[in-house]
Amino acid sequence: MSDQHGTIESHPLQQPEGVETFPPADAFRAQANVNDPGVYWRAAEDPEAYWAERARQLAWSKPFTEILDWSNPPFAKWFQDGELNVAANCLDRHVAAGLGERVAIHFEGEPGDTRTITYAELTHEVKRAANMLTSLGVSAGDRVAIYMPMIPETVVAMLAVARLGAAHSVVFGGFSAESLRARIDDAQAELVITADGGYRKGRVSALKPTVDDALALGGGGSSVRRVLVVERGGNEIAWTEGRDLWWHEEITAFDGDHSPQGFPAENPLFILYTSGTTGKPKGILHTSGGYLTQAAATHRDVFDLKPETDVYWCTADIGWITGHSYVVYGPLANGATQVMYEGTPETPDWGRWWSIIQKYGVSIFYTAPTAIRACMKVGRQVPEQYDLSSIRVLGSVGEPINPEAWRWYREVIGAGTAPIVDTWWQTETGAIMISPLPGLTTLKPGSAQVPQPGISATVVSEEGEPVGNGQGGLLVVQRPWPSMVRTIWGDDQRFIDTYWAKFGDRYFAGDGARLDEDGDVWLLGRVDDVMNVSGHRLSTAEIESALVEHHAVAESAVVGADDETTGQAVVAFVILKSQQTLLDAEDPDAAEAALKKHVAAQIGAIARPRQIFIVAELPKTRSGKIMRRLLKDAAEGKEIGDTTTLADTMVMQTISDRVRAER
Ligand code: 6R9
Repeated sequence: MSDQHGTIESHPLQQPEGVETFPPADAFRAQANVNDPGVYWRAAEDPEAYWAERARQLAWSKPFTEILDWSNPPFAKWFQDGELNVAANCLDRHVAAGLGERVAIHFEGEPGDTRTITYAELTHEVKRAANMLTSLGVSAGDRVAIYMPMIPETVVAMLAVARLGAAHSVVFGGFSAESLRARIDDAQAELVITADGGYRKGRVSALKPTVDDALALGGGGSSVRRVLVVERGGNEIAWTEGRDLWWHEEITAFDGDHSPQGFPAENPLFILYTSGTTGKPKGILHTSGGYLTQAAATHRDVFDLKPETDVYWCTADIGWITGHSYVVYGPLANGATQVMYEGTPETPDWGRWWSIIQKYGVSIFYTAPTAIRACMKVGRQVPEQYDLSSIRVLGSVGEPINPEAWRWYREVIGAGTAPIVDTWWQTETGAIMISPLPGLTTLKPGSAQVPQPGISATVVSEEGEPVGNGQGGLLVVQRPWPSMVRTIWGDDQRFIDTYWAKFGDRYFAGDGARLDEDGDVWLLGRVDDVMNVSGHRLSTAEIESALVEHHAVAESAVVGADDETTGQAVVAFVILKSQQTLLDAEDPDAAEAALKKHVAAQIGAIARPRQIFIVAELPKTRSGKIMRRLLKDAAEGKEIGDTTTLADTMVMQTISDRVRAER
């Protein structure tokens, strides 16, 4: 049997047959921002010149003369002798161009309250907040932790921190006190900006008490001196005199006069923590000029953004990289008008998202496959009640989108015509790396397809040799890119070990991928999600996709569980659609048998799951990623690992009880 770790050999079963393709419509191509295929080879010929040109679309207080310094790999410096103010690029620049009256944010609170904020108003608020933060001692080089709901003040806080040349560390509002404290300690943040609470699933979910708990851990004694609290939930909270301050009380003392200072392109912009395969979270460090260049350029190109007319909506929470790059920095740098929604898609009912699209005339919609599958499960009759005709581009991010969800998304949400951009990237890459361009690419459902202009990514073998078309292996990025992670905060060695030790000066993304006959990239999931069954390499994503192709299946998660005879065995966890009648959830044996047969028929006997468990829910992180690691523990009858990052920690208990009963 071949080795267990990190390789994917090409496998005939992984070659989808008869892939349906969707060329761009002539009318779409004609109006697209990018419709000259020459862009790819021009950028490939001189990537640095390409990125310099994109960087010059930003406003620099001191223009750069040097593009890339790669003299000390893997520590890249982009545009390093240039200076800019990231917040001024997102705000003042547009106001100065006469666009102050354009709406920046259509805010929709979960209870139904709304706010319309123009670029002039947002700029004014950020200037006041910058003055307030200065009075609280924040200056260039400091770190500020932000633990907030999805409300406009979160954007204001991030931009005010950036305006001062300090770095923010946004911690997702669903994280526990322990997680928050670990992140505060690691970054040595001196200020925390939070809210009393925010709205989630029809009620107030408290935030400030978690900050209190975090700061009290270990007997107190953290780096934090002040806690600034935005009033949102109106919930009762405890108050520590001398430490806690109300945002709305403090801000009244400050006006909207604030001249943005330019900071070096490599000035830290933010730290965002992401979980590694083991141990403590990694503080991914992003800096200013290169990050903003690629966030803005990809936002414009990939979504075909027309800032004058489009209404853009990305459903990601600001606590994740997608929220940083495609709610805050990319859209605002481009002067886009966007929707920001506080709550969950099912509140008060599953029509909420579609009603928001109808209300604001959303034309570009960016969400995750897990959300699309949840909507599929509820049924198309819900979105069909709304006018979604404003939609012209759809985006997907976070995991491979299975072809069935892709087709549903295009048909039901995109009127059968909207291009879908399946965007592959990571917290570490900072911005989109692989994605179709909607005016150029003939779409293939399930594939992220093409590296962006100026990005050189490919698939290599375990030994680092390019595998060539029709073969599988490991995804690498071959040249530095502007929005790349600069280091792991405080741990250069871990940065080197995690991403660079394997292939020298090429970045190892941790994802398996395959190049099809046309050279398009198909992501196969994290390499630790790759199974080895009797020496055959199988991708979890591929079997999951096959299961979801079954008309009765809403969602599935597949793991490779250790098996005495086959090395690993396929174990699947499946949620059935609520309205399906073809499989009887009350008769799990029959349902399991039917689904096993289905997988064997779809992919081949080698992929037939050893076991299938019909479950009501899957363990997901708060960003919607299925935690297969925990399912693997359950399938192997092991003690369940750390569940603290789960949205609902009870889910795993239920599942492991189920599995135990069957063992
Ligand atoms: C942006 C974001 C990164 C990991 C990445 C990969 C998976 C993201 C994907 C995708 C297939 C896509 N991933 N987008 N896999 N197709 N379009 O999600 O960042 O939270 O850091 O996750 O997500 O496995 O390595 P992050």
